[in-house]
Amino acid sequence: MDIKKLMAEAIQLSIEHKYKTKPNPVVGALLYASGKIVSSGAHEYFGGPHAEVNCIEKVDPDIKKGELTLFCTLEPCNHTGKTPPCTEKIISSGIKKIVIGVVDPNPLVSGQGIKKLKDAGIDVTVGVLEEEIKSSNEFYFFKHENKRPFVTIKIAQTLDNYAADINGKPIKITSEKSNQDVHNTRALHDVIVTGGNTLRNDDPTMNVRVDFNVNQPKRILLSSEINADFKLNFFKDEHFQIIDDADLKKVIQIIYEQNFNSILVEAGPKLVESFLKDDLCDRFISYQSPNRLGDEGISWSSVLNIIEKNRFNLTSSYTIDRDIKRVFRND
Ligand code: AOF
Ligand code: ZN
Repeated sequence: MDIKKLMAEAIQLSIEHKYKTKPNPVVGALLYASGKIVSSGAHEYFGGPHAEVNCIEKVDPDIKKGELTLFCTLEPCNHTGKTPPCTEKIISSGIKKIVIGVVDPNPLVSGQGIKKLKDAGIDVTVGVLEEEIKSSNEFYFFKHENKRPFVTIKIAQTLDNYAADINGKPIKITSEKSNQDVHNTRALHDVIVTGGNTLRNDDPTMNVRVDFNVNQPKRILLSSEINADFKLNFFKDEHFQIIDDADLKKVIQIIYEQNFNSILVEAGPKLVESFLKDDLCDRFISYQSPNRLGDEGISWSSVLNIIEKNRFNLTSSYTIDRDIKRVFRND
């Protein structure tokens, strides 16, 4: 039995659902007996049944339970959340052997699922392809380890570093393909944060428009509610929240308390600069078009100075059509 290969299969099952499970982790499970995989399952959507349950329920009842080995990427839960504890399902199914990829960092689970399974006499192995599982759940592990969500800032700029025209009105900066890439990036996040100026100037919807199923991120406006014009596109559906607090650390804490793992900031230079000055940015993504505004405009230049001066490292740089996408990490 090649346990790494089987765990890699379980990871593969899990990541198919990465746009729908968040802010829950992606989890995959499979059952192995007599040299082959006899059942598989995944956590498919937020609030839905867990991977182990989906996997166990599909297995042929004629297979002898004592022969089964259960592989799961994440430690099975031992608490009642939106669904009953997976440990109980595993124990009552008669499975005697289980291989777990990584311990669940969620304090409601962490170690307790493993203990419960061991106490029930199940042979438990822990720690297979841990790094792969952590990286496929990067924001989930980050949130639990740092007690706050992961923050990404995204900007778009012309070759001469402008974000908007001199009156703050939006200009077409990047190509359609880059815009689609932004939607894919939004789709991976739990929360999109923006400011009142962006809302007034651009009237953006700030939702995810892609041709696959996603769990739409919550859109958060940082503003005093009194100024909000509810006719704007941002308020078209109920996935929004307004936070009226100038202290960005508190804003992040409020978002953390709602159990979100990741925040994407899409805002104007002022708000972006505040996040950077307060050292509240883990990743900075810039899309740069090859075109110049050529005129006076509103610039990102002081923001870009902060990126260069602080501890940000360029981690990737590639072209999308004629634009350049650069990703910096604050390590
Ligand atoms: C598992 N298997 O497939 C997943 C687990 O609200 P609930 O009931 O969906 O519980 C969510 C928590 O359960 C989540 O934060 C994480 O700790 C664990 N996720 N556990 O045994 C799974 N998705
Ligand atoms: Zn569970």
